[in-house]
Amino acid sequence: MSKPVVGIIMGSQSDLRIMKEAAEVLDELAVPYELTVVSAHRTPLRMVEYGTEARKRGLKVIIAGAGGAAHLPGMVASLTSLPVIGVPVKSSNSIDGWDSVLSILQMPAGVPVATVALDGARNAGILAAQIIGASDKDLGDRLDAFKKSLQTKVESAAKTIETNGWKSAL
Ligand code: RP5
Repeated sequence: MSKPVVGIIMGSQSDLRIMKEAAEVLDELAVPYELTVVSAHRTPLRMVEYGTEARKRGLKVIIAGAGGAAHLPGMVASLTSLPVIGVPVKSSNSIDGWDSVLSILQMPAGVPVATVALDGARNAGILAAQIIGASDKDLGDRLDAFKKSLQTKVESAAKTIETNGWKSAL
């Protein structure tokens, strides 16, 4: 297995049911990643170590997911110059996900977190691949093929509906 270039971290093991989707799409795109739990509140020193060592260890992008009072993505972004993608997770302690969305989205000037949709871990994985793919031709080509496959799926669905009527698509 090649050296990980994407670090996927999450505040709790309970986030894994969502965050695994980032790992799955990185597998599809053949992007090496690592995945672990780092809690801003329960393991603050581990978070500081992860954030400060990430670039030295060869990571290029960090995907950080958390629910509720979701401080992990922003705090990790404060510790590294790597791009950080934040995934708000609708967790058991969440007020409908809004707490997590707003905690991750409303970062102060100078410390950006690229926030994806609530539970949007798959898009976080795709965005991480796109950031790396901007300067990696082979990965960029795989992403072009991936985008093309999305187009083909929609065109094929449109054709089915147009040919057989909308009821056939239900
Ligand atoms: C957050 O609290 C975690 O990211 C998780 O989404 C949420 C609940 O954590 P657990 O109590 O399930 O460990 O920090």
